[in-house]
Amino acid sequence: MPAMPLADPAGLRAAVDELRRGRRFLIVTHARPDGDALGSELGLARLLESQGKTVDMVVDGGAPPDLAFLPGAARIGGTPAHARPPYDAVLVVDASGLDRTEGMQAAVPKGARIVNIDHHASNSRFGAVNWVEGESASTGEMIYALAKEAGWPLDRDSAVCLYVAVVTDTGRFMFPSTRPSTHLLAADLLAHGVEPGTIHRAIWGQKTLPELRIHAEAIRAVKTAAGGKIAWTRLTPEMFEQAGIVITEGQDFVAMVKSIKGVEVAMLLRAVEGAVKLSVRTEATCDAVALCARFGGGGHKRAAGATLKMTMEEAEKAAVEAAQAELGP
Ligand SMILES: [Mn+2]
Repeated sequence: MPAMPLADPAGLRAAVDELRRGRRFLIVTHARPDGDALGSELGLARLLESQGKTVDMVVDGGAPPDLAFLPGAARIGGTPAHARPPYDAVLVVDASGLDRTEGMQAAVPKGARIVNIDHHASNSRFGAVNWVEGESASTGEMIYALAKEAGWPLDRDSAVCLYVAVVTDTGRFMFPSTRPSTHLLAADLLAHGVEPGTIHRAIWGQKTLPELRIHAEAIRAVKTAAGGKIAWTRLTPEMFEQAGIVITEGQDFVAMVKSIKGVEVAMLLRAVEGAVKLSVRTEATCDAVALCARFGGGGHKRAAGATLKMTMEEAEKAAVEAAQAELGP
C-alpha cells in the first residue's frame, strides 16, 4: 500500500524514537478540539497503551459533548490537575503553537521534553522534537503513518479515532488536501472495523430542530460581492437567543455558504465575547491563510480563521475588503 508522502521523514523517525523510548506520556491538543485534534489524541494514546505505556490526556475544558462518542473520550481531563507527572515526554498534537492548548500549558511540567506532531504549515516548531507535515490533510493521517513506521498494530478503537480525525479534517474526503494515501488509509481503517455510516451519523446526524432553524437564519442572511465570487453570512447573539441555543462551531455554516454556485471565497462571521470570529473557505483563486493573516489569524490555504476585535459591522466590512483584495481583480 503506497504510504503517505512525507515532507519530513526525519521528523517522523525522531518522533517514533521518542515514543519507543518513553514509558509515561502526557498528550495535549488545542483548546475547543475538533475531530482531528481529539481523534489524534485518543488514537495516539490507544496506540501507546497497546505497547504497554502509560498515557494521560488533557484538553482545555475537556472533551466536547459532540465528540464524546469517541472511544476513550471520557478519560480526557479538562484541567491541568489531571496531569500526573513525571512524564518522559509531553506529546502535543494538531496544535500550531503551544499557546493553542490555552489553559493546558499549565499541565506541561517545567522543562518537559515536548514532541510536537502537527500538520499546520505555520507551526512554530516549539518542541524538542518537531514533526510537521504541512501538506498532510490531518494530524490523524500522521498518527497513522507513525503507527506504520513503529510497527504498532491498530485495533477497532484506534481505527475509529483516526477515521474521525481524517474524515472531519478532509471535509469528508472533499478538501483538496485529500490524497490517494488518504483513501488508502481510510480503507485500512474500515478493514479494522470502522463503520462509516455510524460515524457519519454520530458527527453530522445529531442536529436539533433549533440548530437546523439557525442554519435557515444564516442562509437568509447570506450576502455576496464580486459578482457572487465572495459570499458570507453572520451569526449574532440575537439569532442564538431566538433559537434558544449556543453554537460553538462554525464549520457547517461556512461550508453551506461555500456550496453556493460560483462562490470562491466563503466567510462566516460569528459574534463571540467582545470580538468576531472569522472562518474562511476558498477555492484555489484565493489564499485563505493570506486573507486571515491580515487579521493575525492562520490555518490552511483553503480553510483558515481569525479573531477580529471589532464590532460585527466593522468586521464584516474589513473581511469583505480583505477577501476582495486577496481574490484579485
Ligand atoms: Mn487538524
